Amino acid sequence: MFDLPLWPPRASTTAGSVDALFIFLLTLCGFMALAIFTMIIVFAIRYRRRPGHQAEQIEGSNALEFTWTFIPLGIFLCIFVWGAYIYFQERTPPRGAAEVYTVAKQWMWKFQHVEGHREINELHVPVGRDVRMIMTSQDVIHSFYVPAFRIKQDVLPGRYTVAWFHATKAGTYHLFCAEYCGTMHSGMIGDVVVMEPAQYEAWLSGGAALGSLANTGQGIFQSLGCSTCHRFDTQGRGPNLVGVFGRPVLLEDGRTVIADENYIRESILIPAAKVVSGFKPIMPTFQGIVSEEQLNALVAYVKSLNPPPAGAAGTPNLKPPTSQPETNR
Ligand code: HEC
Ligand SMILES: [Cu+2]
Repeated sequence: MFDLPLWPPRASTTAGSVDALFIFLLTLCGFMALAIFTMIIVFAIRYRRRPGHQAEQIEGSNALEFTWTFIPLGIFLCIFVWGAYIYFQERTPPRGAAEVYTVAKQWMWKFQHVEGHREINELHVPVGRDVRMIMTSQDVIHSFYVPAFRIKQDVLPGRYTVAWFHATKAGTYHLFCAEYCGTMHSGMIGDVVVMEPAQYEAWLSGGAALGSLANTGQGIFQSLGCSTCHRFDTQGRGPNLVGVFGRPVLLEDGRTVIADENYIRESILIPAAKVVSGFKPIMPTFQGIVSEEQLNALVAYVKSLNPPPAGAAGTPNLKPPTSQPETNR
């Protein structure tokens, strides 16, 4: 039954649990529909109008009321808890996942790997690894949908949304846009190529070596003059960005926010929206100056400024850029 072409391949860790819930719902609904229709037919025949038979009025039955209230309630609660469990699993990217920045636009998918590779309408990922997609749109709403992974996440302009998966089987799987986004919406498709780790390493080391995404971001950071205000040695006119990512930030208005990707993004595009406590709102907006891809690179750079977790290799990227800053396009 599981090889029926009705089901797309199951190629992620969540696919099995999503299908189990779906099959359960389908079976339950099928059973109920069958029971109701059978009863309609049986009762229609059994209690049909016959001479000498008179219908009799029944005045309530607590036993019946309790049964048909609490049994369905119990079943629905089970479905709720089961669904919520899967939902939280699908919504919570594990720590240490590989990251891929994604920019959707009419009508294509653009991917930026943190290692520096870029792809269009094709996404290469290794098997057996958690992958976190950090996605945004440069025009309208799109939706990232990979049936084989059983994940679908809307991709919105002006902010990041996140999806994650852990591919379990090598192969090539469909990627669809699942939100109607204009004339060529149906053509906004691609392939997710899941590779064995060794093959993936080979793929990573091939192709144009652009330097890591954080490196690109570092170049942009210098060329746009971010570094004139944000210094790493002394306190400049702007806050020192080392170690900011993932930490709580106290704001001028007394609120505290966590510096996640959306916060960094907003800090660059709408600096006045959340002003860091102790600083003046003097940072200019970079809205319209940086492209979505450059913004991703800047975010990846700010993230790379964090000291690596204990035990991991590497140091923050504090040195001047080693590669040419990319041009705006
Ligand atoms: C004219 C000086 C100036 C420039 C240029 C500037 N910033 Fe800022 N930046 C600030 C100041 C001041 C703040 C704190 C006040 C605020 O939040 O607006 C800040 C805040 C930030 C924050 C939030 C930091 C935190 O601790 O929460 C980030 C991230 C940031 N800037 C990134 C950038 C990037 C990236 C660029 C270049 C594209 C840039 N800045 C250019 C002055 C500047
Ligand atoms: Cu689309």
